[in-house]
Amino acid sequence: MGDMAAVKAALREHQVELPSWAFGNTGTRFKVFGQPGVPRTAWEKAEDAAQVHRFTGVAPSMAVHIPWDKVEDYQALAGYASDLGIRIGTVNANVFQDDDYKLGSVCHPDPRVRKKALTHLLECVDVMDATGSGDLKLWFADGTNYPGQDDIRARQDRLAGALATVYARLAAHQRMLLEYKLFEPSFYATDVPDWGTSLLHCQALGPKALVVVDTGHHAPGTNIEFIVALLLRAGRLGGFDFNSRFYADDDLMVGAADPFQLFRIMHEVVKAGALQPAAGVAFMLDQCHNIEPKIPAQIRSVMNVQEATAKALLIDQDVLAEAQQEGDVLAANAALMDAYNTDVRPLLAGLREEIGLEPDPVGAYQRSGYGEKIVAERTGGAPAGWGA
Ligand code: RM4
Ligand code: MN
Repeated sequence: MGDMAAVKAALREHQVELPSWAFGNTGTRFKVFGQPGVPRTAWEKAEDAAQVHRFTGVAPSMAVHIPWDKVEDYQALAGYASDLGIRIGTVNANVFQDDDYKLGSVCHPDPRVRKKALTHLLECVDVMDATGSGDLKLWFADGTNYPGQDDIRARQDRLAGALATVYARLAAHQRMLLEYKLFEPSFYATDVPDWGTSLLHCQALGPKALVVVDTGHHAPGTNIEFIVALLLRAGRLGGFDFNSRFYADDDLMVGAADPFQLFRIMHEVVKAGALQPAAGVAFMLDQCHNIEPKIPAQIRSVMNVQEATAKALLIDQDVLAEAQQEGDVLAANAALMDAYNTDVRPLLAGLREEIGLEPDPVGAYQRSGYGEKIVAERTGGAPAGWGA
């Protein structure tokens, strides 16, 4: 097992970012089951995110999605978040929910639509300036449904042009994170379907363009930790959108479907020395809690990431390196499995107590009365959701 003081120090520094949209109502294309007490505004989402940080101590930022989190005064929103003990994190652009985007956004054949999408992306950088956010996250629903529908290479050229304009607009401390997704909503050819496409664009842009790995955006069976290792090696891993999938982009709680995969991913991160905030890898959640209560689900998700991280930190790197060097396949694998099979919950509970938190964050939240309070107080108005 690794040095316990070092393990604890690393866990204390590690941070997870929460998605504002996880607190609003979401569902499938069949039905959205609304929950009582969900936030109506970005301000109330920040209040809920602050609860997750209050009980976990490791989730001090909330990503926003524009225009879902549109407000008059973004500086005031950042100030409100700061009063709540958190900050506004990554700004997510949304160029997939307007009628104009039927054939794409920045890859659309019509220059008018491309310009509209580009204007939105640039406005998102204005939002970053106001909130003090460091990262712009771009995910494009762009793609085609049928062979021949549009010119694949021309679409890449349009994409590259838009990205270059946005990149040039970034301040020195701001970064662009380019996310990829295999399919959906486009079913024939997505314009940024994989890490290779994202990486090529990032490399053409410059050092402030980095790849985001959403764990739900791959074909079944894909070795995600291999992608993570390669991106870390290239210095181009900007961050994660963590979630779980059984089938497609299920957006379930991270660590629920495959905690072993999450451990393997975190092992690559730990090995590369990329766990600490200074390493520049953003550990974000991108989830939807369609049937479970949202705030405790976010707390649980943060804990799941912590557990996988703690296990990865517990791997005895000396034993592992020696076994690898000797070609001792079983011993090398055992070094990983010994750590994975360790129950790290007491370690994490102890760590929480050391920083003045309750050892059981979900229980503490449930006893706090916050859930009942928001159900009683948040009456009237429209609950936040994907379209608002
Ligand atoms: C997309 C992608 C983005 C997220 C939206 C809500 O599939 O994962 O990261 O912002 O969903
Ligand atoms: Mn995502």
